[in-house]
Amino acid sequence: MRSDISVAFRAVRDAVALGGAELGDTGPALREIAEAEARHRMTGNHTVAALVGGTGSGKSTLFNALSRSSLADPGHARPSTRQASACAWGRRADELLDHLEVPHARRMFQDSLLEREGLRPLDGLVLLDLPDHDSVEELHAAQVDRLLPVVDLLIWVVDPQKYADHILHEVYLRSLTVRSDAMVMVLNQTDTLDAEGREAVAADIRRLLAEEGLGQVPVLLTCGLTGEGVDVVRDLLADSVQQESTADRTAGAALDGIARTLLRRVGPPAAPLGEDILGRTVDELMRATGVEAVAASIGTAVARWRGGALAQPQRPSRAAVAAIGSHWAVRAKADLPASWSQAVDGALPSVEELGERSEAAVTSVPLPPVAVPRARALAWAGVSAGIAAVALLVTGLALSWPAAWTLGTPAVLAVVAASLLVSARASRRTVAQQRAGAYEQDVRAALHATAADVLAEPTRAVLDRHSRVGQALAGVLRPSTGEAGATVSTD
Ligand SMILES: Nc1nc2c(ncn2[C@@H]2O[C@H](COP(=O)(O)OP(=O)(O)OP(=O)(O)O)[C@@H](O)[C@H]2O)c(=O)[nH]1
Ligand SMILES: [Mg+2]
Repeated sequence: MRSDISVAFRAVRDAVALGGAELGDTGPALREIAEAEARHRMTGNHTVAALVGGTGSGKSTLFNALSRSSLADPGHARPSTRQASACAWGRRADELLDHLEVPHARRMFQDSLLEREGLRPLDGLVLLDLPDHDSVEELHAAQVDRLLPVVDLLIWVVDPQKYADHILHEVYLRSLTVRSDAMVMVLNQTDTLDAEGREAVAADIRRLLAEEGLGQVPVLLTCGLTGEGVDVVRDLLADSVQQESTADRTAGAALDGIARTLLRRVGPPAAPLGEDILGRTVDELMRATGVEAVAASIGTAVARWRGGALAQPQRPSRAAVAAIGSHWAVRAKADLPASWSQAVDGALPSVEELGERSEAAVTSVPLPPVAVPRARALAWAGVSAGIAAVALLVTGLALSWPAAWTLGTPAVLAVVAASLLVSARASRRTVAQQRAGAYEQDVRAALHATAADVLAEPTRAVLDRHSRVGQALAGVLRPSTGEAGATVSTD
């Protein structure tokens, strides 16, 4: 079935618009797209079949039989057809027939709705009766040149007398061997042969075709006068209508070429922006703003009895911020081609902005208090001392020390006091660690949010656009000419 080539046209156009300046000068590509589209609009709705061959073989007679008309002019005076005739089924093809220079008086239209049901499969067909090949060469070479890019089926008509001459008509043959699958050989005037003669001539034609490398071309037998065999030709035309048209194939190939050119400016798919890249940048920002030193000072001050001064986060130096920004760019851009890499640079903040935003993120996190609530420290100390005292007493009594009470009491008091001191200190240290850790974590979260906002988001937008452009262009590559995106290299 026919593919919807207009979707592919739209996809390439959209990709060009989305790619913008990063695709470089897209003027030539857009012009090519417009030309290919105009060409396709003209022919794409039609399947074009042409009757070709030497003079007197019966092309005009077969044209009339196939179109059930008397438009073409079969005749005895040779060559009889000086101008092409055309019959369009189901849809008019005026633009195409203008392009092929078929005179208005020699066009006919078969509205299949008026035809019997059996003819509906020819909807979209344009059948041409051309002058014989000598006349074509002399007078209508330009017409043939225009026909070849759009023709879907060449019906090559030969007669039993001159078939060998026709097949061996080198120049014509070569110029028309566009694709052997778009050709059919019709041996006409079979009424002039007996059954044996038909078989012999058909076999000889097959041999000659094979010698020309056209062994795949089917050979049909017809009689234009009686209409014998004409239905088989009609069936073949109906098949041709169902297949991808040459116009679609031509347009598809043009789009394939355009997409390949543009894909070279897109390069291979870029690696997605990983969370690790963001993590490393946040680490660098933490160091540049001195957050680790601030956290360490919080730890020391809280752990000490008498507190201490806290270090303040610093505004990161310009050089440090510039280095962080460029590390980011290098990691994020990886293998992007130059124009896309510049697009990433353009989307990133200035060194000043990155510095200011980082400083703002760090200062948005308040420094924690240094004081440790007394009740909390005492509670810890009390519990520890109680456990120590009870343990000592129980041990003394269990071993039945004689002086368990007299010596035991001061000992218990001493242990209790020591426990109070040790556990109060331990409690302060725990609180200090917690506060320093929480502060560091909060600053990290703030810097992460900032880096995600000013670095990751704009970078991702460019990478996303790059990937969408690449996918759209790879989507129109023709499978026969290579796998989508497989061998694309950068400019
Ligand atoms: N006996 C016989 N004569 C035929 C047959 N088909 C066509 N003719 C006759 O052959 C002559 C040439 O037929 P055309 O249809 O004009 O041949 P053509 O290929 O269009 O010739 P040009 O227009 O000169 O290229 C006419 O007199 C036809 O009546 C056929 O199957 N059998
Ligand atoms: Mg003719």
